[in-house]
Amino acid sequence: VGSERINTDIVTLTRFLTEEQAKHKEATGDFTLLCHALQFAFKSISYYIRRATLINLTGLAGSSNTTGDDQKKLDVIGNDLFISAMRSCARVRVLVSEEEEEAIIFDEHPNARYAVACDPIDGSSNLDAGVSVGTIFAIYKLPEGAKGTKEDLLKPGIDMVASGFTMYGASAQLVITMKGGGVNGFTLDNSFGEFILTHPNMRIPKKRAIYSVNEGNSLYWEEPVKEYINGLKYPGEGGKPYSARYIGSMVADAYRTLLYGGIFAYPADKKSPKGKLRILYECAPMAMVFENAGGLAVDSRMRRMLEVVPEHIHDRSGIFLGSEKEVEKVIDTHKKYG
Ligand code: AHM
Ligand code: MG
Repeated sequence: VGSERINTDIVTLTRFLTEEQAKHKEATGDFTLLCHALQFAFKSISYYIRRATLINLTGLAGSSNTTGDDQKKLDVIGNDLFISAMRSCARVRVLVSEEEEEAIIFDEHPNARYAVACDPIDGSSNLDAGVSVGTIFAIYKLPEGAKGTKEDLLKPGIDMVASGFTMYGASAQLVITMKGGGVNGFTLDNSFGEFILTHPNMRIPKKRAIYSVNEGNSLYWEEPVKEYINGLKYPGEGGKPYSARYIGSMVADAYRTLLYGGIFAYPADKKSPKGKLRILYECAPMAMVFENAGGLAVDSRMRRMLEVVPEHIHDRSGIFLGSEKEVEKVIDTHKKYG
């Protein structure tokens, strides 16, 4: 092996979860089991995405989902894999998926104590080009006496017990955070079939001159957004303009932002006054990851994203998330407009 040292003390996600559980004396193991089911969903979705072009899984399924998007074949498969993992672990009472109009209630598990929201394959317009997509998830613990209805998920993000996402890119990257904890990143080792802890205690840089937004919407932007983005591009005497990076997959744009710093934005605008991204399974879980990594996340009214309460399970919001200093700049610009 020469001078290279081989790590023989590998922290797999399974080991990480076991060690986390041991820290909580009152833990029953339910949350750990739920995470094992999540882990399997990520592995299987990753498997099908990698093989998609080879086994005729590209293209449309011929159906559309609740928000009217045409469903891709992989959207349907990802959704089915996710639902079946959540059902079979028997720890989930309520599940909201982007691909399902109504919340799914697992009546066969009346005593299950968790509710989950997910976007099984986010960014699916990128799938056929082989560009990164991802799965986003949010986990809530049901309060004592909860009825097990969709209302159990109409809660602010601060109520989440855990959230995260998996990006299916050059490799599958899983990022997970738990209430009051840090953010940890794992890489799927395909030969082991295990997620390996490769990015312990992730911290987003305080600032970085990169912005990520669909500039094709700028015609519809409100004044503060125009002013803020223009300020990045035309910084004035001696200033250096920001770099633009936009993949069009929230998970991939957010993952890069988490690692490198900068800002990701999908603002509400004149065409979409409520924004595009969904609160429950896109905005809130990402906001939790960013806050726990030392970043910030606000909506288009400059409210803390994690305090926004959805009225309906598929509600949308504008969002700005990223490095502390960059999001503060967004907030300052908006303040000027009152
Ligand atoms: P989807 O859930 O239908 O895949 O849409 C969500 C995606 C995000 O991943 C991404 O940030 C955004 O939509 C891109 O939207 P646009 O193509 O308008 O820039
Ligand atoms: Mg989506």
